[in-house]
Amino acid sequence: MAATSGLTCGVLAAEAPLFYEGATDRGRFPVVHTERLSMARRKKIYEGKAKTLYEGPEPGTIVQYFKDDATAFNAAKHDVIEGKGVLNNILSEFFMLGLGQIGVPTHFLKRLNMREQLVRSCEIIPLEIIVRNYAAGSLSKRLGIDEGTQLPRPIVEYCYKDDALGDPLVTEEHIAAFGWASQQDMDDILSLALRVNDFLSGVMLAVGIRLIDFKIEIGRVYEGDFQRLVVADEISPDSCRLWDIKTGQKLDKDVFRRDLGSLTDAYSEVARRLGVMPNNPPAPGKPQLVN
Ligand code: AIR
Ligand code: ASP
Repeated sequence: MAATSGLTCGVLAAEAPLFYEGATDRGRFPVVHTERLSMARRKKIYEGKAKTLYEGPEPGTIVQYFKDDATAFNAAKHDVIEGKGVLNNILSEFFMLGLGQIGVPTHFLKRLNMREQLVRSCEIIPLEIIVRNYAAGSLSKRLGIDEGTQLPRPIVEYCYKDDALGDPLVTEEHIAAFGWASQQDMDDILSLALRVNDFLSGVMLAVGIRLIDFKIEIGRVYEGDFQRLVVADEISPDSCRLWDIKTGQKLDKDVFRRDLGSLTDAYSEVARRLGVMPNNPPAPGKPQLVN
């Protein structure tokens, strides 16, 4: 998503640690009644390139709406790709739930419908955390390493989330000096990033897909006087590089970035292999019912 000066999730209610049915802490807090979430009553908090955030039904919650917009190269390239939002919503739910099941905290609470999910409000740390297993994209360009070269170990990189600057690569020195995250945060972020990498690599390997690299965003959730970090934003083929192990076929946003064919075909293939393809797959030209 676009930069938001560290406040993507906006209105954080420190007093409201809410969990809902379907979340990892199931049963601790009231169930959300989705019928209360009519679009008309919702207040838009923020509109990014691929998602829009609305105020949730309870303090401390946000409704994350997945748009069909695809952008690349800092939005220099833009298109609307029917069905992309539905696929990313379902895939992100799948990955976030899986992470929750292995004890990695995420902002995800519940999917509300084909395009929306309820998430915990959090304060986004203004960093893109990138983990790479194989060289590709900007790393290949920067260091002259052929795409697809296996890296000696996973490499973690940080970019400062600022669209106007093109999300520049930064070091831990910058992060500490400018106070974007504390040393404790950085230790936690690294550990979260590597756990996400292990989880996603394994899940994808099981369905014949190689996880080349991915980007996550991390949010702070306040619980009384304490804060903890959670995986936020989304995890989807928009934010990962996914290559078919046998053929090397790209099944991620590079299909759009590099004009390699149908993006929805690629994302549908990922969803199909993971067994989460929606019953009524998004078809071009078919209107999507929202709410
Ligand atoms: N990414 C980075 N910014 C936005 C996104 N989605 C993801 C890319 C890729 C990884 O981060 O989708 O999976 C590394 O991107 P790059 O361009 O630095 O090689
Ligand atoms: N989503 C970002 C953009 O619009 C970066 C990318 O995914 O290429 O430029």
